[in-house]
Amino acid sequence: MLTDLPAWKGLQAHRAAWNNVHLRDLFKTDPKRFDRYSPRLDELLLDYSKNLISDETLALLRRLAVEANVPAWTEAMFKGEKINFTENRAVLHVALRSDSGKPVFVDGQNIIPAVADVLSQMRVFTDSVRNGSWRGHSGKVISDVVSIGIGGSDLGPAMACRALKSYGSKQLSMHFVSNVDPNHIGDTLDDLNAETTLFIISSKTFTTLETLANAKIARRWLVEKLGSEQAVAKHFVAVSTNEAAVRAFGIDPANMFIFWDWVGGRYSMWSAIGLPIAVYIGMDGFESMLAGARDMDEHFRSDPVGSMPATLALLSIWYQHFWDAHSHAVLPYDQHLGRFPAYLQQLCMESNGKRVTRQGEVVSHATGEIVWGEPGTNGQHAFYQLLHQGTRFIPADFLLAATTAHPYDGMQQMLAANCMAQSEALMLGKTEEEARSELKAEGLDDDKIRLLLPHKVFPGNRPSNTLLYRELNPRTLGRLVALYEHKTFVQSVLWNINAFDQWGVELGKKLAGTLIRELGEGTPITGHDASTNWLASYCQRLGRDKSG
Ligand code: G6Q
Repeated sequence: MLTDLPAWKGLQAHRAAWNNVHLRDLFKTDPKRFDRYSPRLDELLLDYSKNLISDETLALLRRLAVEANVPAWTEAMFKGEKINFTENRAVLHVALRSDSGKPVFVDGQNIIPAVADVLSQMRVFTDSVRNGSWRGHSGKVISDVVSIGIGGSDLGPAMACRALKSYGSKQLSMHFVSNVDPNHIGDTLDDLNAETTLFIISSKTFTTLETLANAKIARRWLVEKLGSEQAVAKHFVAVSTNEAAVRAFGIDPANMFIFWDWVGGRYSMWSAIGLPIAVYIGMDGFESMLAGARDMDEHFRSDPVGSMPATLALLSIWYQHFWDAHSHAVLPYDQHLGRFPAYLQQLCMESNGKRVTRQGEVVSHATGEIVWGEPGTNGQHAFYQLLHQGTRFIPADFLLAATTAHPYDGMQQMLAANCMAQSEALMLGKTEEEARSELKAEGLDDDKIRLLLPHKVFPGNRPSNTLLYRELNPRTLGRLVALYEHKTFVQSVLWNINAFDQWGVELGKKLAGTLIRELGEGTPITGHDASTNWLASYCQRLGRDKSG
């Protein structure tokens, strides 16, 4: 167990040494602090110097990772061992972006040629949509692409298409429909011309309720608008592992892009699930994104306990278990990363929101940090108050691009300055003395100063990481996503949990199935607890009253 490891005991003893330490003093007394804690991968810089750590802390954390067998688990993942043992699956999203030419075997079969085949198929298809040779049923060029999927079959492409807007086709508008809320598909279809719309239906299983419901509506809409079943062939493609279900839905398997059970949903944007990204930014851009992820894979594999992802994971372990942190804020100072926190929520919380160890025992410690965030500077005018002066201890990651595609009037510098000022403020805080002098300088009398002083103090000493990169291009995005993937993996190894299954989503799905049937039948609903019976019945009644 994690808490029995010698390094854990060492960390427990070491923690006491931090009780009266302030980061502002560490920076004052150690001019080399930044140099030691700011690795780079090419131009991507990770500054983790504003953390409550010393060399000794890091040494203990890294020893903990060794004692928890992070290096061996890392190799097991890269080599295709079935580390997702509850689903009897290998975990090989890394193979989707490997170009070493080295074979990787799953059940005795080298998977690398199949990966290359699908990439070639994606290139032919995306080129034809982008250069206008792929035409709709009535001969018109495609102007709008609607991706229909949910969870792992939606969040990656949706996040990446927004992130890479500067690299996207000016001729194509991308739309993402995921929710079973009819407004999502309805609002999207309302604005589209069927003749020039292409639907990409993405579902690993091709059985997912939301995706199939939305795809059915889209199909019906298209056939009605174009007046022919034949139109489906030119307006629908599918990404799935389930050919039979794709065929049954009425999509020609020639228009199907496959992937494999060794690609987890939330790790699948590197597979054909990334088709919307590839259509939007082109296949060269997509391959550049894969190359970025590969950079991070190689970096991580070469040093599974000292690399950037491992460091971020170990810092999170340090804060969650020794500083009582419950959540982690992700604060991109990059509007294009607007969906990045949501993407990371799935990656981190679905992967590590587990309560039993690999051996099936209930864990004796917390797992799975709560990830949340919003782009800066919007967040500054909303929830940062709590980060600066609230009672919670919330470590944060700042993400910042040095350049922008829109260099208006120094705005990028304003953005960058705000980003750096926030991590500086969180770290430095403002002492009572500093606050008092400021109030005095403003000419306030003693009574007023006494009243305001406690409210003007910032404790500081609040840790953060900053990821700084030149521009958010496909390669940078690939690096960033893979960084967090491997961070999540290292956390899971330390917690001794399986990061690659998601049984926790099953129960709600099953209960929804029953309620869908009951709501559809319109008969009195009595078979649940009183709350659920009432909610369902009242909802039926309100719905009837409206339609009546
Ligand atoms: C991700 C999860 C989940 C999954 C969706 C969609 O890791 O497994 O978010 O991606 O439930 O599933 P399908 O791709 O099978 O439709």
